[in-house]
Amino acid sequence: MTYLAKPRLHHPSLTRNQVGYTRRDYEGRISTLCAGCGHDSISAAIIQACWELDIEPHRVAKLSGIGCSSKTPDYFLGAAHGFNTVHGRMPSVLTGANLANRDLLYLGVSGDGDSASIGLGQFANAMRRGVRMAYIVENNGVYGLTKGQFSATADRGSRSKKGVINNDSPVDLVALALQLGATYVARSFSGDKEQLVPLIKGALGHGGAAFIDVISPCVTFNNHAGSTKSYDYVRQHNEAVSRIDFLPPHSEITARYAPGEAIDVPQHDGSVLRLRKLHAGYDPTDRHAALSHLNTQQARGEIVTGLLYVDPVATDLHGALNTCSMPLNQLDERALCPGAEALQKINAALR
Ligand SMILES: Cc1ncc(C[n+]2csc(CCOP(=O)(O)OP(=O)(O)O)c2C)c(N)n1
Ligand code: SF4
Ligand SMILES: [Mg+2]
Repeated sequence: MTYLAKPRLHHPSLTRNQVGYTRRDYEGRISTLCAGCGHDSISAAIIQACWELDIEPHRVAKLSGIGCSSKTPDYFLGAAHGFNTVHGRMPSVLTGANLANRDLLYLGVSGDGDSASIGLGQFANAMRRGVRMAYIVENNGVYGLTKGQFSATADRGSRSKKGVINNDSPVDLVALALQLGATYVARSFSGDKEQLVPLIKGALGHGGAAFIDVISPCVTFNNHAGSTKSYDYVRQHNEAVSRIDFLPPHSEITARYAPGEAIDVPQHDGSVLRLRKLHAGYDPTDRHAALSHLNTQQARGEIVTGLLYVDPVATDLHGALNTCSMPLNQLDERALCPGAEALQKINAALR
């Protein structure tokens, strides 16, 4: 018999955030993933980011597809809204929910199979439309849930656990997100919580499509020598271009860095991302430079991590469509059904 529920009792000494919640209030059910799976570390980073941001859990809508990665929303933010979609279809369901209610914070969680194989078209269109969301891919290079077949992000020449060599070219979701117009693009590693937590915070506060590709080793099927998504390989080839400090809205800006070492990027929600540059000359507000740096380092076998690109004045799909500012479920009957005259006007405008 398995026990998935956690005891509801919270120790009275647990620290509460500004909205009165303990970190435990951001947890979900007990994970059923393999011990050591990178995905569980990403869930822990999401919990930490939301708790530190003082987000009320019910203000979040978490959506996913199918896969071990897509199971993880069950393991965090138990009090949030949730929708587990069909395989690869999370982006369109998220887009619809977002258009109906723009007041929630949208968190899309997916896998490399879910987003780069079956769901590639969905991923691409959500990025190019600028749907406001934090879209996280838990990237292990395999279909973990269905026993470890190569996914579309597996590097050419990498080896499966049984020794089979992957001959196909990889889909690089970060490069695609950059090309397709995402306005916040990052790559990180499930084993680097210090880098990942502020990246998630920045994505949740961003005003448009925010994408984070997190290399997340599958300890059961893809953590051996010959894999380019193993803990050892990522630790040895990780090249961080930036570290970000996340400053919540209205916080006092205290630390100072010499010009050229750091830049402050104000975000949509009033927060500030302080980017500490680790790579001389790297400009994270230049989309073309980001893509070029990514390609150069990739050719050298390096995995570039950190915030690769951000557009500080990003807008989203609501801005492009000029939608109404109120969630649809708050509109009254008169607003929802304005009558025959309004319909005639719309029809006339389309002739
Ligand atoms: C339409 C459809 N096709 C295939 C499957 C089988 N299937 C389930 S999960 C999965 C791949 C999941 O891989 P990924 O998104 O990388 O998640 P991971 O398990 O690696 O975290 C596949 C092919 C399915 N559930 N539905
Ligand atoms: S099979 Fe792989 S991806 Fe799935 S839970 Fe186990 S380690 Fe994680
Ligand atoms: Mg996978």
